[in-house]
Amino acid sequence: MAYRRGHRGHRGLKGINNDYTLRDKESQRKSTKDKIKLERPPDPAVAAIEGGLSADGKRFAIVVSRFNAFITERLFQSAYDGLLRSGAKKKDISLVRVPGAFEISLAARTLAETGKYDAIICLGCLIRGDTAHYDVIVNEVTRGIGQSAQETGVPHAFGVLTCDTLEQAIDRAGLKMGNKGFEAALAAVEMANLKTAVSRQPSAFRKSKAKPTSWKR
Ligand code: INI
Repeated sequence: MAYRRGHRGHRGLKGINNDYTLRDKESQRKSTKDKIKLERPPDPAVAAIEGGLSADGKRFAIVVSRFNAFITERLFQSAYDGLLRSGAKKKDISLVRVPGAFEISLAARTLAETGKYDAIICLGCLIRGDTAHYDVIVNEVTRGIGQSAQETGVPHAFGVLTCDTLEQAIDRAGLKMGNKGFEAALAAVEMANLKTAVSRQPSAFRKSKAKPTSWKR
């Protein structure tokens, strides 16, 4: 049967489409429910040690590179904002500027070794060019920051953008993809608190001394 505009059948077609839409939505809802079931935490839930997001009383250093300052200044503004909004005091935040991404790790390490900071936030922007320079620096800054964190025990947040184009960098410095500076600041706060939380855990040794139940005969 051919459907003409204004004919009942035409409305009927619309009705059929709506039924399909409803059924689609229903099956979508079902599959979301299934996914939630599959991905729910183990039961009984395991207590986790986690760092909170309060920066009150914690001290931070932010290392920012000047290369691609158009981007890195935006990362810095957002990281600073993130710290203040988490409760950090202005007097507890130090800002250190370095020429380029390559210099970030040495500055971060020097700051971490002072023992004055609960976390270091590293901000920079690398944009791929036509030469291998980018790859060399990306590897070096990533390794250097990671090594500094592991060897000093001070949390370091990695807010160094590694992009193919300027557009990607802009998207990650406050446009479509959020702001990596803000994310890095929150990661630094969480890791600083996690370190405190872990160090406050009673050790298994002390626990066994307090309750030597297994030694009873
Ligand atoms: N530094 C950056 O921070 N981003 C870049 O994209 C970049 N590129 O592409 O060359 C860059 N180079 C400078 C480098 O980090 C050092 O500052 C320089 O080599 C001096 O040591």
